[in-house]
Amino acid sequence: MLNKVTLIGAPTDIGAGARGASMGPEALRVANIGPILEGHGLEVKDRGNLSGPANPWLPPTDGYRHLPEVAAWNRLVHDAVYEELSDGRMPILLGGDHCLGLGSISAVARHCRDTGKKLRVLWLDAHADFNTSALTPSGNIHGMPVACLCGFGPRELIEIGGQVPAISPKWVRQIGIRSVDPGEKRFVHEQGLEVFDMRYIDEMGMRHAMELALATLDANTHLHVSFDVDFLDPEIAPGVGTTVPGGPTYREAQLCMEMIADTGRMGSLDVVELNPALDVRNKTAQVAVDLIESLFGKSTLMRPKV
Ligand code: HAR
Ligand code: MN
Ligand code: MN
Ligand code: MN
Repeated sequence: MLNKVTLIGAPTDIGAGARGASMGPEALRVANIGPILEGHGLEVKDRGNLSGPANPWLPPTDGYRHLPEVAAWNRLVHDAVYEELSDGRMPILLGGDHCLGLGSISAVARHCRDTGKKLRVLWLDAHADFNTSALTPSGNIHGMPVACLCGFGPRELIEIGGQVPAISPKWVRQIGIRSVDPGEKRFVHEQGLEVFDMRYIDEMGMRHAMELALATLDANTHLHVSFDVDFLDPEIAPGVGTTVPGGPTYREAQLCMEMIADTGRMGSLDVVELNPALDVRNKTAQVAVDLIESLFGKSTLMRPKV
C-alpha cells in the first residue's frame, strides 16, 4: 500500500437531498484525521478544499437536481484525484455527498488504464446509488453515481474520466445495502451488480461477505473504497442525511475495514455523506475516523502477514 496520502476536501451537498454534507471535510479534520493517519506511519498532505459552485437549492429538472453544478464539482474532484494518483500518492476524498464518487472513481479508472492495473470498487453504503433519471424518486444525483460510472446517465456525468463507461458493473462489490428503490432494484439485478446486502451479512456474517467481496483481488489490483458513512447503523452514526436502520454495528464495520487493510491493495478512498448539521458532538466524524484507522492497519495485536 502507498504510504503517501493526500486529503482532498470537497465541501458540497450539491447532490444530496438534505443540506450539511458540505461541512464534512472540516468535521473530519476536527476529528483529527490527518494527525491520526500520520500516527500510522503515513506521510499526509492536506491539499485543502476544492472550490466549486454554491448550492442553488432548486427542484429537479428532467430528473436531475443541480446537474450543471454536480458536473462542475465532479470535474474538480476528477482532476485533483487524477493528479494525486499520477504523483504516486493515495487520494482520500473528504466529501461532500456521494455524487462525488463519480469524479473520484472516474479518475481512478483512468489511472488504472494508464498503469495497466485491474480495478475493483468496494461500495460501502446503505444505498445502491444505481438510479437513473427515469428511476430516481428524488432527482438527487447522490443516488446515481454507480449507474453513471457504468455508463448510464447524462453525457456531462458519464464522460468525465474520458472513457464511457468508466467502469464495468463486474468490478463493483457493494456491502451493507438495505435501501434500494423499486426500479433501481430491477436495474441492479439486470446489470448483475454483486451486492452483499444486510440480509446476506445477517445470515452469513461480515467475514464471509468480505472474503467473497475481496476474492478476486491480486497483486496487480487497485482497490478503491467508497465509504458512504450511512453504511453504518444510525445508532453509531446519526450524522448523515439519509439514515437507514439495520446497518453494520461498530464491530462488524471494523472487521470489514480490517479485512480490507489485510489485502494491502487499497489505492484510493472516498469518505462521503457525513453531515455535521445532523451529528451529535462530532461523534459520527469520530467513528468514521476510527474506522479509517482500521482501514489503514490499526489492529489490536500484532498480526502475522498474510
Ligand atoms: N435511493 C434514494 C434516491 O435515489 C436515496 C439515495 C440516497 N443516497 C445516498 N447515498 N445517501 O448513498 O433518492
Ligand atoms: Mn496506482
Ligand atoms: Mn452513497
Ligand atoms: Mn448512502
